[in-house]
Amino acid sequence: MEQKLKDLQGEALAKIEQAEDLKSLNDVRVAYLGKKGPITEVLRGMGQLSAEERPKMGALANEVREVISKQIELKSEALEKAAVEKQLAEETIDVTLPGRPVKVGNHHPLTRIVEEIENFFIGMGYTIAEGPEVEKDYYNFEALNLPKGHPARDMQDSFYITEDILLRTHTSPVQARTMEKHEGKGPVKIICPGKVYRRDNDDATHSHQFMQIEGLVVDENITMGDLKGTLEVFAKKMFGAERQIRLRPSFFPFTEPSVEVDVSCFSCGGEGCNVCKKTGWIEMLGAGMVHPNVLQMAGFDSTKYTGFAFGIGAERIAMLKYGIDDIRHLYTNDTRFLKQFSVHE
Ligand code: 2U9
Repeated sequence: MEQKLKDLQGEALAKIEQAEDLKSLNDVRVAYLGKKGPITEVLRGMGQLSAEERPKMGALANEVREVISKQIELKSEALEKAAVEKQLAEETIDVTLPGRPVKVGNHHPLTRIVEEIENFFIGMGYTIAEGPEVEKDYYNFEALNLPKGHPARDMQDSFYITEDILLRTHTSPVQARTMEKHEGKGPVKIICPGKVYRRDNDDATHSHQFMQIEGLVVDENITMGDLKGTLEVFAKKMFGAERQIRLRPSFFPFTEPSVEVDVSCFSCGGEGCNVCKKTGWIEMLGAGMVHPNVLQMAGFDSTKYTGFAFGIGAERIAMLKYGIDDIRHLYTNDTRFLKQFSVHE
């Protein structure tokens, strides 16, 4: 029996030595020290030994168990250490390698224009006002001097939701609502950026949904001179310090008098070129003095208060400034187009 135990110890130690990983080492442990292992088996046969031999064999069997256990423990530590070292060696990071460039997105060209315009007017003391895109007929038309049946309603073919509710055709209802909230007291000095909707067939210069930025100033003693001065500074900010503006008479139901505002051509300086169709001038926006009816309807005394308003088509400004030849580029999200407006290289 003594020899058998020594042989088992030798066998087990050899297998521990050969184990290449923690799993095979555990297999050895189970095989030799487990309940069904050979050592337990030997111990079971101790009943046949003499009373003298029994304690000796018991001690020897325990010693063999301990030697094997200890050796498994040592081997296990060695294997774990080797595994960690192998992993560390494999995961070595070369900190001198150049980093992979991080892809950075950029603002949409229209967003850039809208923010540039907003910042300009905020700098001039305006605040931004917003309102619903699904609007009441009253605020979209009636309050702007466009009563039902007014021929100018045809100018803006609209998306009606019910008889009295539509997608706003301009951001002017935001101004009408803001004026109403002021309860007849000035000053009002706001710009209203936002999406507007018209029943147009989309082509290179028309989109059924586009972005407007309208402005409104109402106070005592506001004159056409204030409007002209404001828009001149605006034109210089957007298209260059050399620019000039000119006002041409026009008609809008909500302003009287109404004007179209042109900016001198930023491409030829006014000499005449393809950009300005040889005229030296480029149409920039529409504007005018707020119609007395509009002031009255919003609760302002039109004998005391006057105001000016203007409407800017953001797409038009973006197309002019960035040389974009088709408005649809601003809405089809082709990344080859959009990437050109990245400020990063
Ligand atoms: C109130 C009073 C007056 C807003 C105005 C224009 C002139 C104008 C166009 C520019 C290009 C629309 O996007 S566009 O097609 N707009 O020409 N808009 S005056 O006048 C207002 C607005 C609100 C209460």
